[in-house]
Amino acid sequence: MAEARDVTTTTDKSDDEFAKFDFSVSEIPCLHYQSVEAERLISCEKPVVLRDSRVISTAMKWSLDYLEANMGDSKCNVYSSQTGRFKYFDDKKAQTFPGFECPMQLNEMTFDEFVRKVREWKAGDRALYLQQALNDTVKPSIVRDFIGFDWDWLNFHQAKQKWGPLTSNLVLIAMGGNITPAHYDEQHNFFCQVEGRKRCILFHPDQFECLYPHPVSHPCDRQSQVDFDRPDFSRFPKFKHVKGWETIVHPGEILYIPMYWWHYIESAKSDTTTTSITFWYRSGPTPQEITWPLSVEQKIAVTRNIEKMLHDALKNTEEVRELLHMIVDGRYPCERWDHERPFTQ
Ligand code: ROQ
Ligand code: ZN
Repeated sequence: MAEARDVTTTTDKSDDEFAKFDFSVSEIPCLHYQSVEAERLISCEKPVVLRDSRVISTAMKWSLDYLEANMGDSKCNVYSSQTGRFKYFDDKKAQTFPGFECPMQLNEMTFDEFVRKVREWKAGDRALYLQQALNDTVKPSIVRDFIGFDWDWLNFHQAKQKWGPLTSNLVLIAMGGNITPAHYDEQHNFFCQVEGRKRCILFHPDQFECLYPHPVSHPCDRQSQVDFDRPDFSRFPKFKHVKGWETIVHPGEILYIPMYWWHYIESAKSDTTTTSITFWYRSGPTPQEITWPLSVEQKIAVTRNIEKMLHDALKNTEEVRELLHMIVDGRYPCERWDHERPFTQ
């Protein structure tokens, strides 16, 4: 087993740093980034915190001051939210989905403007969260830092896991207490912590039924409908039994978030801001040999395709619901066809 990190036992467990929940959680292992066990966990698509790596050591100086001087003058995506919860939604689906209210607002501003707003922020103001892809508008110093990442290590894992291309690096600058509600992504992520602490709760893809994702056609596709602070157990009874994996990531650590693993991420309340960088990789090609029964991950992919197909055909979420009921109700009894066996044997 990994040695417990001193940091987690002292400051992090102070009572009001993070929200309290009733569901059961285990600790995500935190291991040396070159350890055999860490490699094994990545290989079998299990989450792990990697410590002591220098993968993004050149970004460890990315304080707000440094970024302000070097991010350039182009506009950044800054979300704002009255509640401090930043629930992602698809802008295109939001345009047409009946009755949808945007859970957060997108404002474009320069990095300077963002830093000024953070410094002038006072209680009662909307919380802010910068989520900006690293692109070619940054100044040469940032480009040098980026080139200085440990691409040998990153590329080695991309090849070893047979992942597809690196699609983007997002710089995430949250205010203390900001929450990204539970959702899953369709990519693998090396989630690198630069500044401040984030509490990350992950759930295995097999917790799908306990987390009640929105329909695929909904703007909040891939997001849980459950409000973790005030769960509505009459609508979401299985949420009581959800089992999670938890860690607090510290500067210099990397959390591997496997594709389809749910994650809820919360910045420590006493940190003014927290900074992270994501490395998102597409999944590789589907394997030549498929074996049955399918894995949960494969079943989620199938489910998503069925929902998409039905929505493409019917163009109406309510009609998709009715059709799915029509297919299943009274036709697929739970007795597992035992009564039919004598007939077929
Ligand atoms: C996330 C981020 C969560 C935005 C991801 C966060 O969902 O996949 O990296 O707030 O750090
Ligand atoms: Zn995510």
